[in-house]
Amino acid sequence: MSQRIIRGLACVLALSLGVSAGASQLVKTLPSETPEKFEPNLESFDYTRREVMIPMRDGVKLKTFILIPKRATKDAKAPIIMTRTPYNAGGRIMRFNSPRLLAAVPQMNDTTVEAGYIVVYQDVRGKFGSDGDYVMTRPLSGPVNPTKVDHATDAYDTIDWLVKNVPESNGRVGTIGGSYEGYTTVMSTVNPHPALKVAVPFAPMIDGWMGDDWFHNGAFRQGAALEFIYGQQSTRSGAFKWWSGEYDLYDTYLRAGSAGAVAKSRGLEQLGFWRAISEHPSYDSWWQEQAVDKLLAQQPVLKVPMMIVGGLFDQEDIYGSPALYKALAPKDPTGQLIHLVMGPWNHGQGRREGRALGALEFNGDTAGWFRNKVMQPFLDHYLKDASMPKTPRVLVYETGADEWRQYDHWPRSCAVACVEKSRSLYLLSGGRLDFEAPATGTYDEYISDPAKPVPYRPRPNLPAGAADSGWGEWLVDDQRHAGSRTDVLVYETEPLTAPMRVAGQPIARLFASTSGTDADWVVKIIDVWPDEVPSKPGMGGYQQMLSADIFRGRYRVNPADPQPLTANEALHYEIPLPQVSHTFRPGHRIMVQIQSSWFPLYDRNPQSFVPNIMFAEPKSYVKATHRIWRAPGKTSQIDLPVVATR
Ligand code: PG9
Repeated sequence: MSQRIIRGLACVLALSLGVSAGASQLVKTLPSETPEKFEPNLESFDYTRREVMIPMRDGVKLKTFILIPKRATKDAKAPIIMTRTPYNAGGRIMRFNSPRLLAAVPQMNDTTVEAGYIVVYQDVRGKFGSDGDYVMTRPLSGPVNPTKVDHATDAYDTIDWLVKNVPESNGRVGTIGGSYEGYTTVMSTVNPHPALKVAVPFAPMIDGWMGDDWFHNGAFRQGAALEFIYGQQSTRSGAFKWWSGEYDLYDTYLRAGSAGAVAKSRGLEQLGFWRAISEHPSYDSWWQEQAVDKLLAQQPVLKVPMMIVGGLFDQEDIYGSPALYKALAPKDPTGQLIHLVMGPWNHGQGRREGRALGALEFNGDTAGWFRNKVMQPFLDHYLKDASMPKTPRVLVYETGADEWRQYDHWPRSCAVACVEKSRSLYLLSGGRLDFEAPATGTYDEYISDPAKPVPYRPRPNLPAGAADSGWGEWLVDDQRHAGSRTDVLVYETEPLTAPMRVAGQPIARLFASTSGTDADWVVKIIDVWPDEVPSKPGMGGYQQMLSADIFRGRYRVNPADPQPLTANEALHYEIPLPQVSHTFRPGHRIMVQIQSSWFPLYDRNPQSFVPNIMFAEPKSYVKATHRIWRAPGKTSQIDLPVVATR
């Protein structure tokens, strides 16, 4: 083709694109400034990063990031610490975009990085870079998981690949992680790979119905659960986030009516886990067969030493850690294998920093101290042959006293210097609370109106994931906002004249009646600060919640088989409350509050019995008169695990 014809064609092309002939020549000659393949200069990095797809036994490949400190070599081998996550492994290892491994990985890994470990993060099947199908906290292969793969087999296959393909590894692996990652950590210990030497689950999800993420004693945690399910299951990459047209979730949930109505308004019926839990609101075999504490207790022998880490104020998985310890400790008579640590932490704090929570302040960075002084020596012993540390069987931080305490058993018994006592604190007339049972009396009553449920914290109630939602602090909120309502009963002691230590599990034993045929009972144990606190003026009269939970009345007799309550009959309830470890200081009072809604975190009980509260119709929500009995023969009390110092 002649030059003239080519120029002519270029001109026609340029004109048809709307640019002048001169401009078209410029575009043609301007080379791309982005190379075909950029090679980053990583010389200053103190680690190398490998990205691999590891094949599982069913052929599914899982995206895995292997971060190897440069000081680990074929001749100076290092252990591996592994986390399996649904939360984007690639994002988890980019806390800071830094050449330093310590800054790149989550704070949970700080001491393992300092100790020179190889850090591995993997996307669980079906999430982010991994292939396969996603199932929420995929249960172990068995009645609720008909496949042959689960988090135990995926951990096994991954560890097998790692020890064979990472030449810098010393052949020993530990697993670590919190919440969902705590669940995968616990699962790695089931039929474990021989190279798995130790596991540290933080706040693991253990039983989603009894007291972790989804329900507490049958009451549905709609205000957090729907948001979590939506974010995790709507897409592989978590691209869709929970949305709301109202700033205050209280409005969202009240206007919609039931949890099912809110779910429908967001399209959740497309998501398998929502469909499953909305079809299984009771503790039926579907839940029982995936309760991790019960399943692990059935394992013939414990093979992997475990340090179970929990938070006393965990707003998501407060049940899991102590329940797992309780199930496993009897299988470890010498106390060498299974340990429990409970810090003054919310859901994530043990993995981050633990200096304060809400208005409370602790003795330094309790979480950093724990990782440095307790967790890392434990890991080093099993992964690096370091000498055996004197790891207490149970280590629990005592708020109020601001000290760590060691125990041989948990809950209830005390270390050497203490004796065990459980004392009943009785609800009495005139809003009094005392260790003497009532000689006379009847009941206190309130109207529980589903049209005006008691907010679980002062409104506006923001979504858990909203910036500044304060979600992580709500379990230590000041309870004055609730105590001044007419539908909240309040009982309190006189100011204490001596310190009172409590350690273990309080149990609320109530006689309660309703004029309806179903009801929820919320019981809160509160430390009331003195009217004036000169050293911390903002704490004057503060009602600090210590331990609280909700119980859905229909499950009084059998959690698997909900039954209507007999109207106006005083029925007995036994409500286990979250563990406490606290000193009530002189001048403080002990308070108990009782109410029948905790909204919108928990769905409202319609108060007239319906088969499935998830889908209750607006007409089912009725006002009811609730009575808490405090009469001889029908006492209501809190059995408090009081620990007296000798
Ligand atoms: N509590 C969160 C969770 C656990 C298990 C299932 C779904 C969510 C978490 O923090 O991972």
